[in-house]
Amino acid sequence: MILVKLGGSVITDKWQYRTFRPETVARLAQEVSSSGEEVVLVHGAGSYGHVMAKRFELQKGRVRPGQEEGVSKVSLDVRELDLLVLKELVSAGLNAVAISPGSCATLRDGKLAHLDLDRFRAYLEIGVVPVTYGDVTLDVTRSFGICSGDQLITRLAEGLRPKRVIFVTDVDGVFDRDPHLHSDAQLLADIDRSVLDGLPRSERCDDVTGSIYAKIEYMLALSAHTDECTIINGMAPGRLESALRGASTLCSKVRGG
Ligand code: IP8
Repeated sequence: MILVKLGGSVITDKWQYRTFRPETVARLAQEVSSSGEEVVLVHGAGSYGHVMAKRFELQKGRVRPGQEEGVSKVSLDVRELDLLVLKELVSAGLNAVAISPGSCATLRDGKLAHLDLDRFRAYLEIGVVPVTYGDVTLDVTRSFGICSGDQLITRLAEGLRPKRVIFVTDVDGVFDRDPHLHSDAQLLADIDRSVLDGLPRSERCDDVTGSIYAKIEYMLALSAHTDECTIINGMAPGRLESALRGASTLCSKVRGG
């Protein structure tokens, strides 16, 4: 089984509230389907989650009155995004079902405390593709919080031991500087703890779930539970299918160790 995270920057336009990318998602769904591989899919929230989560400060938990409106809004928005993703997956011939973290995951102090992994196992056993996503969930100490796709995929890797984990982003992998801001940024073929420690920490961050550095921390943690963890560019046609088939493709590889 292969775990795939479709990043929010690929499936949505991150700068425009609730802007889906139907053609990109349709192509990626077709690539998953054509690969014939057994997968579990996780997707990010993109502009369906981060914009409102930030406005209502949901990542901090309950800190002020009025946040309940944000809990409801973000829950609704990410469900609508998930439905759009699911429709493309089903149109591509995949038998996909949604597993909403809001109903089967709980946080403690902002960290994932419980996820019903048996639900994922049971769907895999009957040949159905489980699809989950970054969501707003209950938090036993903070009332509510944001459960990111990276928290989910890390727990799924620990529990399901995939042969491969693929992060699909809108750039070729991890760079020594933000490639959206620096045209001479260099792609880093191999990422380990020492590479992460050497990266500059001053880049912008608009995600409530943290910068690329926070994401790499999750990748380093989950790479202990899989043979290979790669970051690829989902905007480049064919890369996801190559990565799923285990063929060599432009990417960054994460090595925990
Ligand atoms: O896009 C964030 O998940 P991510 C979830 O995987 C929300 O970081 C609701 C902002």
